[in-house]
Amino acid sequence: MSAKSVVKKIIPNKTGLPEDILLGLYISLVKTRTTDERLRKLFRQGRFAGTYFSAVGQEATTVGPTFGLRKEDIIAPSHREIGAAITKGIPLEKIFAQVYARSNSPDKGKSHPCHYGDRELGVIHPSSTVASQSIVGTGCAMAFQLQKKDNVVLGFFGEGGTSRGGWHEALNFAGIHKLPIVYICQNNLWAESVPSTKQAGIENFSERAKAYGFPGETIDGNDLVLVHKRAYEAVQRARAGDGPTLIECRTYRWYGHSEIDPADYRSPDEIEHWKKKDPVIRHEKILMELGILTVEKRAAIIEDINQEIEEAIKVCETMKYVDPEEAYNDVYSEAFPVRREEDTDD
Ligand SMILES: Cc1ncc(C[n+]2csc(CCOP(=O)(O)OP(=O)(O)O)c2C)c(N)n1
Repeated sequence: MSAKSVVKKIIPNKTGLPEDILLGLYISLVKTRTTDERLRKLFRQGRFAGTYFSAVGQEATTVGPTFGLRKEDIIAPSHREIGAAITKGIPLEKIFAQVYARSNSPDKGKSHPCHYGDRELGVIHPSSTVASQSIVGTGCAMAFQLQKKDNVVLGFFGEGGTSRGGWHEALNFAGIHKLPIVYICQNNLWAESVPSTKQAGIENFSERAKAYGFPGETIDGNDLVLVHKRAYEAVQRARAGDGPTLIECRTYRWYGHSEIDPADYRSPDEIEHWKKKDPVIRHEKILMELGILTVEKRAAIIEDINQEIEEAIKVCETMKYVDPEEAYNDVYSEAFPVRREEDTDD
């Protein structure tokens, strides 16, 4: 089931959003959660290599801003943005191909399992250097401005990323030139094992926007309706030429930094506190109260998603790995001179 197949009914309700948007947001949210939980299990079963960065618990911060963007808009993601990739429309088969690093993966197995990207859909493949995509995304926003296009860029990063020098340079540049970009900070309170209180001397990371001359605000990142509405308003401002916005979404990752991190630097009470704010349960409650979702409809949505996941796994697990020489393709402007054994003198 997709957002498009949903009946369009505009009935005023307490959220201020029409039913088709509320349900569409839910489908993207639950698709992200279900896929993420499945990928965690697959990693623990040894079905793919490397590691896996779960975003369970903080899905509203990526689904909310991305939902409703144009195809031409660009996403500059980091390593925990599976929700943005899914909501921008990257098919699960491509997501799984990235994770499995097989020959059908968009980057031909070159990057990290969680560096989802898709050129056609305007999702930049992130690099491993934290916050580097904030710089590239800001450059894309400059390109849109130079081309006089009213497309926008959504730049995602964690609160830890805001400590990087390049991140500050990018936001400064965006503020000076009023670039069409919305920066989404996912403050999940931890950058690996470093607490957010050791990242900045200010409490709200959104205050950093003040130094660059554009608005910043801190919101509840587990309230999907709120995140979508605030990001949508910021996107509209950016499209209209009114410049950037920084939105800090307070949220929490339920699991370790990656699946190889036991995350024993966090207290069980802290984890329990945040699990009670689960964005999926909260959004489901709203939909059930409004009569948009029923237990049966929920089961049907999850069944559809699970089927898509199974198909993606089947395709990717039977796909070959790429040839080693592929590592040189799409990296240099001209073909890299591969030295073969028969070329050697000795
Ligand atoms: C420049 C740089 N330093 C360190 C790392 C290792 N590293 C990868 S993710 C990460 C934590 C980033 O924290 P944050 O930006 O808050 O994002 P989160 O992981 O919490 O989503 C670190 C330190 C890196 N990839 N790049």
